[in-house]
Amino acid sequence: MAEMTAMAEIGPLKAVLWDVDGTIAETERDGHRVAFNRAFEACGLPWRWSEALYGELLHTTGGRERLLHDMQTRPMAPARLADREALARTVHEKKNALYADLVGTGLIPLREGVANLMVQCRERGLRLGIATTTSRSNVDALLRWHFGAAWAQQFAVVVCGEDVQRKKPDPAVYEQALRTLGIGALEAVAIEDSPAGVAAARAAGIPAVVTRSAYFEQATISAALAIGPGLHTRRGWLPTLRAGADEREPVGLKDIEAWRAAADSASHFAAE
Ligand code: XBP
Ligand code: MG
Repeated sequence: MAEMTAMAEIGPLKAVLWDVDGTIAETERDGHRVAFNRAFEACGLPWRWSEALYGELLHTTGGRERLLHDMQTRPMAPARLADREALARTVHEKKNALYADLVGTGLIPLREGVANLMVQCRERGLRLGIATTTSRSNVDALLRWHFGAAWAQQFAVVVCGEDVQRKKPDPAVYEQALRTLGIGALEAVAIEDSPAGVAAARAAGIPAVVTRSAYFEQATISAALAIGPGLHTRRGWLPTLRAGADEREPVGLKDIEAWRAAADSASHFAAE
């Protein structure tokens, strides 16, 4: 419980950096997992990933890396590493194409409260960014469906898996986003759903607001600015949300600012 982290002087919030998978939408269970299974079938492989197994495999970030990890214990996987890598590349490419088809049907909605917070940020002149370790094509497919072909214009920076050498929990995507925006870590907030994502943000020095996704409802997550079940509800958050707000109001910019201010005045921020 209650992990404390020192937080130095905090100025006005300038940017909100969004993780994609699990945070903007529940893309892992209903998107990537399903697309992987379709890709296995299309490639003539008998492998299938159940919801439960995929939850375990999520400990490895990066879809291609995840597949390579799983192949280590698959009897039918090629014995030579180079052959496994080639197969992983082929299947992963196919998976991404099938994922784009899947999200292109509109079956994966934005998580509730996401669009609201993005609108609030833009209205207040805050910049929005994407900091994800998924492939750029996947981000494009998802956000194109929800925000239209010009979606990227709404984001001041978009850092994806291909842009960095190391994926989350490495801080590389967040560090690159900060460099591009020309701001300090404490001028940003990250919105994340998973332990690896929070670790990446924190390693870059960025306070993280955690909206737990389906696979990480029970996960131990420490050193976050706030942790809760999602922006859609004001219940179940730590630290608890300000009193007096309409219970039906989603968690928004005012709440994030209140968490930052409280963390600042108390010189710490608490998680679980
Ligand atoms: C996302 C990932 C990705 C996706 C699949 O992590 O780990 O690997 O599962 O996308 P985060 P790719 O939400 O922390 O960014 O197949 O393109 O890797
Ligand atoms: Mg995520």
